[in-house]
Amino acid sequence: MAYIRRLGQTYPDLVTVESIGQSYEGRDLLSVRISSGASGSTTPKPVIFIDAGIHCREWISPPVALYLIQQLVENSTVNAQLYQNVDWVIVPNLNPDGYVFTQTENRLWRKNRRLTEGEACYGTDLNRNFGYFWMHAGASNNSCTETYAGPEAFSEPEARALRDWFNQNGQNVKLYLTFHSYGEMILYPWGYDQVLPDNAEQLQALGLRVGAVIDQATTIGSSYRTIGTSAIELYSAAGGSDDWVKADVGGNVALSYTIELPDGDAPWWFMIPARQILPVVQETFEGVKEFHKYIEEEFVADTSPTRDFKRDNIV
Ligand code: 0X9
Ligand code: ZN
Repeated sequence: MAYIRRLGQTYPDLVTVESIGQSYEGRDLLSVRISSGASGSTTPKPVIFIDAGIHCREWISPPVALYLIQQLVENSTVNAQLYQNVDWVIVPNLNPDGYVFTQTENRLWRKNRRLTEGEACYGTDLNRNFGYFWMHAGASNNSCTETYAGPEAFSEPEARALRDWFNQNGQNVKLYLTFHSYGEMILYPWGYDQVLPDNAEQLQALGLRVGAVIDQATTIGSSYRTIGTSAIELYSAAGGSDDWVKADVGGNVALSYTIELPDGDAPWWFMIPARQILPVVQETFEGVKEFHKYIEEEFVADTSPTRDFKRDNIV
C-alpha cells in the first residue's frame, strides 16, 4: 500500500490512487488508476478493471496485480503503449483484513473478518456475497463454512465497495479480471449454474488466446488447459464478483474472467514457493497484455500508427 501511494505521488500525471471504500476493520481498499488522459475524441477510452486478493490465502494474486502496476508505471519505456488507448483500474487487495489475518493467525484463511450478528463463526466468503443469483448454488448459510455467503447479498463492506465503484464508474469498463488461485484456469460466467452466457464463444476464444500466450511464456511449466465457464469446468458457485460484474453493472461488462493462478507443489497449494513468485507474475503479465491487445482490437478505432505515442518516445 505504501508503494502504491508513493507511485501516486511520484507520477501524478499518470497514476491516481484512490480508496474505493474501507474494509470491515477500517483498512483502505486502494485502487490505482493508470491513465494517460482523456481520449481526445468523443468516445471515452475503454477501461480494464482488475482486482486481486478477494480470497486472502491466495497469496500469489496481489503480486500479480502489483507487478502489473509496476510494469505499467515504472517500466513505461517498454510498456507505455499499454495505457495509450486504454485506462487501467487495479485494486491489488480487496480483502486486506483477511490478508493480515493470514500473516498473523491462520495462513489458510479465505473469508473476510466480519462476524455476522448472531452467528457462531467469523467471516463471509466475499466471492459468495455478490448479488447475482445470490445463494443459488455452491454457497452456504452456515457461517462456520468456507463458503458462507453472508446474511444477505452485499452484506460485506468489501463487496459493497466493488459494487459501488462499478455503479458509479463502471460505464467504460470493457474487461474485468479477478485473480485467484489455484489451478491454472481461465474461467468466465456463469458461475451460479451450468448455463452459457450469450457471448460464450467470444469469452472462450479470448480465453484460449490468453492461455496459449501464458503457456508459451512460462518458465515453470504452467499450463492453462482449463478454459470455460466456472460452473461447468469447476463447480457451480453463486455470488461471485465475476458473475455480478457481467450481469448487473450499468451497461454490463461482457468480458469478465476469473483467473486461477498456478499453485505450489502438493500439499502446499496456496503456498507457492517464493522462487516462483516472479515467474508467475511475469508469465501472467504476458497474458494480461494479450487481453489488452484484444480490447484495443475491439474497442479502439485507430491503433495502427499510434502517432503521438511514437513521436513522444522517439524524441
Ligand atoms: O470458488 C471460488 O470462489 C473460485 N475458486 S477459488 O478456488 N479461488 O476459491 C472460483 C470462482 C468462479 N466464479 C464463480 N463461481 N462465480
Ligand atoms: Zn479464490
